[in-house]
Amino acid sequence: MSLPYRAFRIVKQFNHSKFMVANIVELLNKALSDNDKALLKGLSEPQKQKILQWLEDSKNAKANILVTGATGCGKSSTINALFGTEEAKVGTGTDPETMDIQKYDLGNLILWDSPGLGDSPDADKRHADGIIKKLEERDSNNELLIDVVLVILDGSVRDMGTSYDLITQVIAPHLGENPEQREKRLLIGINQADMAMKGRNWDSENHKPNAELGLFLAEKERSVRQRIKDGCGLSVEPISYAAGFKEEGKPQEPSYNISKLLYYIVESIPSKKRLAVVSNRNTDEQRYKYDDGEKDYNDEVTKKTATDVVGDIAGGAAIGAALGSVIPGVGTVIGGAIGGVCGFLKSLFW
Ligand SMILES: Nc1nc2c(ncn2[C@@H]2O[C@H](COP(=O)(O)OP(=O)(O)OP(=O)(O)O)[C@@H](O)[C@H]2O)c(=O)[nH]1
Ligand SMILES: [Mg+2]
Repeated sequence: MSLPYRAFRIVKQFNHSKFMVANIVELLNKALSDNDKALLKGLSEPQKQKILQWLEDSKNAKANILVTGATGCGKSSTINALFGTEEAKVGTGTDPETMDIQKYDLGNLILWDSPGLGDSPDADKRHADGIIKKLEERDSNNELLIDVVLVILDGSVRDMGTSYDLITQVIAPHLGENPEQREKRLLIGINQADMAMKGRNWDSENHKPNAELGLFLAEKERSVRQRIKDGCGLSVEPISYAAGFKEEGKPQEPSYNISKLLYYIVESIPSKKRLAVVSNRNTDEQRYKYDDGEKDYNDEVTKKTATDVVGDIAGGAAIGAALGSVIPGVGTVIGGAIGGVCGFLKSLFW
């Protein structure tokens, strides 16, 4: 088990934040080699300040993700696979446009689950208005509230016409002004990969597609990418995955490529909000175990969340590795945990 994940597991056990801070300091003191400590001690004053500022920002940051897609595509299943939210639903908005949008409040991560198009003309209009309103909403810093909108397509369905309409006509025109931010804010998931060929070619022993289904999914991703490019000019990388079928009263089937989906989410959102997302990831290992293996996504997520970020701030990969390895993701107690890391660093720095 890698060090960050070990730290994550250990810290997760502490729930009382005061108790926790003291324990994190102790944990980090043990986890870090003398070499790494010396490296961190030797940073310049501005570098030290920048790292602490980033941690402070991360402690206070709230990430917001909007999830949308046609009825039954798997929005709830996906949210649950990513973040284990089965019991976290906290209700809906009160005005007509947002009353169908369900909110999950995980503290530093807020998920919005909105129906897409394809119900009835009246409902479609209401849902489109609700999505547009959310996409344009601003937070108290006057920044766009929604960091990423994840549009889920049902990979088992051939006709995706209404989903393309949702993407190109409802979402794309309301992603904001900044061209780079527009592309980063849009993420496309193609769910139910296991059913893409009507259930054929799914390797249910290893929880992944066999070669033939793999090619089929790659072609599907390619054609979705092309249609979105043609429809609204945005270049996006659709990700096929399976949240996992769930039968009433039984555990959800293992997921496929949820690790990859999280990786893309993390990559898309501002660096100070990444810890907020990752710290809420599902602790059920069945969710993050099976993927296409093109990258070690779980490891890459840690890098994107801490190692690379710190490396950029402090101007060196070695420093990123030293510090990144001690920044844990810790669920709803993240504020306390980051407080612990800050405390540790202050004692080391000065
Ligand atoms: N085979 C398979 N079934 C899935 C997968 N993901 C979700 N499902 C099933 O698809 C059905 C709909 O999933 P939900 O997560 O409820 O879909 P939703 O988009 O939230 O649906 P609404 O909220 O009604 O719009 C459920 O029976 C899920 O178990 C998957 O990856 N594979
Ligand atoms: Mg749902």
